[in-house]
Amino acid sequence: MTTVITFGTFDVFHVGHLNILHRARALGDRLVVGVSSDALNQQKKGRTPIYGQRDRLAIIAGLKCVDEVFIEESLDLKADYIRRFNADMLVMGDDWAGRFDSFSFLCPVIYFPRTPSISTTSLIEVIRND
Ligand code: C2G
Repeated sequence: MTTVITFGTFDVFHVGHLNILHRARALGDRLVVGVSSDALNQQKKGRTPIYGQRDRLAIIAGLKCVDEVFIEESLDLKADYIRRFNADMLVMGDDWAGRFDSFSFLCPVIYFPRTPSISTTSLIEVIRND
């Protein structure tokens, strides 16, 4: 059994999010997803997400390609999460390229290219300007 772990905010869920989750799941037999908390977003992006963590978690948990979800409370707890869920691989989009290489002593760290031309930020802008 190969377990893959990935992390993200997944706010205003879109096809770029779905693509990386499918790609991550295809690398193993079990996909565990850490959904970053509202507080962590406030800390890393200076704003709270449009959807609260409970709803974001519920959306990710409802996907066929996802086996387990949890709330990611801190960027610094990656090693703990990898161990807790027995992850064999850590997957992230390449906007994070190199950022989590320090965990490669625990498991391989793989960065997939981001899906072009879509992001939560650009969607929020389009909605705001309509
Ligand atoms: N993503 C993607 N293509 C896009 C947009 C996002 O592949 N067009 C990927 C990102 O690279 C990331 C995942 O989707 O791997 C989730 O993206 P975000 O919701 O923006 O996550 P982020 O806020 O970067 O949180 O510990 C890491 C963080 O919690 C990641």
